[in-house]
Amino acid sequence: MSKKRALESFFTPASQKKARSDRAPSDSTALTPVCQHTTDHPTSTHSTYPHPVPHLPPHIQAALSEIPASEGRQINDQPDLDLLYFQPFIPSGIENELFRFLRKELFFYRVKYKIKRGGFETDISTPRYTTVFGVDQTSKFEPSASTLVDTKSSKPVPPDRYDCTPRPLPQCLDALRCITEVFTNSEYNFCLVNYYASGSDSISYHSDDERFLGAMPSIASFSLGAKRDFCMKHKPVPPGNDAKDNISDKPLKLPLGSGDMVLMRGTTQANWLHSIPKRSGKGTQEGRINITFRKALVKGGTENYYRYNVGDGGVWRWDEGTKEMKERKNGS
Ligand SMILES: O=C(O)CCC(=O)C(=O)O
Repeated sequence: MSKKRALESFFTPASQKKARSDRAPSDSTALTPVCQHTTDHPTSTHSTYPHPVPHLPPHIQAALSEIPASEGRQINDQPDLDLLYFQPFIPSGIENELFRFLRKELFFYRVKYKIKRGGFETDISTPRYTTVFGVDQTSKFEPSASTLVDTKSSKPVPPDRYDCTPRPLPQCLDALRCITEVFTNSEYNFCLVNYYASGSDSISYHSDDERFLGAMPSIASFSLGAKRDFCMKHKPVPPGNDAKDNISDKPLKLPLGSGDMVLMRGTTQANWLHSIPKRSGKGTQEGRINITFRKALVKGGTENYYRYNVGDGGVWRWDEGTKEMKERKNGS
């Protein structure tokens, strides 16, 4: 499918869309994304939001028609690794406006939780700001009413189905999700957002290999704002396994810049770990937003994502005066 067709598809109201049978630019099976955008309300509101989230300003929305700003580069020269790296995906010029818009308009959390380590309970403070929107594929938000309904029966989901409160994606993130679905040929029902306030914020080595994402998940990961290194290394391979000889000892390092997107797919999550290490020194103290789109299959995924990305603490918002996140009382 041509870029023009993909974008026509994106900007056409869902009610006018026909099923497509041709192929999208990446080389997997074609897909018809369902993207319903209303432009008649300037904000996204929902009973689960601490405050309304403005829609994308029209000029940012219009600039998204230039996506992707460059061809994706395949990185698959090591065992089990399958990446598509867009440098950038979001056109230069608009990506910093998008960064500032999302930092100002979204609400974040600084999640604390306890884990058992060596028989002892340990307190963990997530070293970055997080937020999450979406629900696994057993439920969906009816676009008109914003009500959570069961995907099979279309009946409202009983209040005790989840031990969290799922939230729909606001339009400003859903617009990007829709476009990303077209260009990655995958569906996404979750959006996780990280805000790294400075080089001291980080995410340690992990893989997104939870069973609730399925066997070979596609995860589209966007960077906005400060440049940070994205480090990847293969999971430990048992001695004697031939694959070991072909794996580099040095971690793979992608210097993610504002507007870049990395699509991790295939066997990547099952075999590779990734991280954003802490950084110090000149130029590392600026903020960075990371947005990932994923697809959770079952309710355990929804509960996991809200537990670790919303938690039960206060709401944080960007303060333009002091140029830092501030905890808001009563969602103000
Ligand atoms: O910030 C990034 O680029 C990575 C985020 C990440 O690994 C995650 O949210 O699982």
